[in-house]
Amino acid sequence: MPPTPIDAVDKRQDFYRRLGENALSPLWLSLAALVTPQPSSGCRARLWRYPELRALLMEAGELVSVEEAERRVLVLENPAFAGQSRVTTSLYAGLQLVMPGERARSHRHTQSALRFVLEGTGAYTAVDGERTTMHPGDFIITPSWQWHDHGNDTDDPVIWLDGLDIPLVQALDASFAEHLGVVEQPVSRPTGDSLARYGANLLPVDHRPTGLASPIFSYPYSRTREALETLRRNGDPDAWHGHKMRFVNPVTGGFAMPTIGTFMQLLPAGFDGRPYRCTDATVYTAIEGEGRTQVGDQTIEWSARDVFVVPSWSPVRHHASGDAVLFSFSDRPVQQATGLFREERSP
Ligand code: 1HN
Repeated sequence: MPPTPIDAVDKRQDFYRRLGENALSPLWLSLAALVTPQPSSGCRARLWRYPELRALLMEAGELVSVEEAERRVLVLENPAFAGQSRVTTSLYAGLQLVMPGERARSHRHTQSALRFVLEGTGAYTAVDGERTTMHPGDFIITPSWQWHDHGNDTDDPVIWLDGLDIPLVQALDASFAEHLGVVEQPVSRPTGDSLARYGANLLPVDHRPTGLASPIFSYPYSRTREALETLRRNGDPDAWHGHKMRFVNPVTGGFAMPTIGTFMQLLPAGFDGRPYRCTDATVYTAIEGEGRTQVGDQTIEWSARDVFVVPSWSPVRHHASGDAVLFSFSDRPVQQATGLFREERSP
């Protein structure tokens, strides 16, 4: 008996199966999905309203102790990446609650973190031996591998937005983490020291950069807001961004951290921005005011402390009813350092 003839399709199927057994795959089946003409992660635009977030976070406060949780955080997950703790393909976002009297114990990890304070005055975060007092609108950094712990000695809950480069570090498989072994790290410098030393348009006379992150841990909202107000008084807003500024490492002029870029923009009352798009998917939160942002064909109506995410390369138009201030963060430093960043302003 002659062997059964195998037609070309069967031959291919058999070939692909044998490729798989040898840890190989044919590029011609995946090329179009790998190298797309435009960004195509599926990352979606999404709004989280603060009143709902806050209510759920308070429930977490009753159900889970900070000791058990290590950090009591509700992770903002992009609907396209359910279960993956990603708000965009490269970034993580969460809302953290520290109740009166609580301490979140000291640890460090290679992931870089930012805090953007949404509610509560007077709690602190300690970074590298210095405690920083938190106020709404303050932008605070925890650079890679720096010890950090949080505490709230006030009578009110404190809530902030966390942004970390977790998916980026995951992609590079470079995660390390450890506990200090005591709840609070020793304080070695008085509160306000780093801001005076590095954040007053001065640097110590012989200062040499020691790391890639800004030596300023806290960028207080009072100063940011005052600068934006002066800019508004002094001239017209940019037609796409309003009065938009970038947080800066005063030593290098670069971003405050090597992997996460952060921004603050004032949209004057009645601002009606033109369409803009860029390759860095961006997380926004309003610290003041309300408005709406068109993301592609979606309209996101936001109020103070709501959080929303804009995917890579989606056209964005901001509108503000009253004066509004938006904080935002993205992976722009990484894209710029690697030559990948693109942006486009439409008329
Ligand atoms: C972390 O260390 C903090 O220190 C917050 O407050 C959120 C999410 C994932 C991994 C580490 C914090 C985090 C985190």
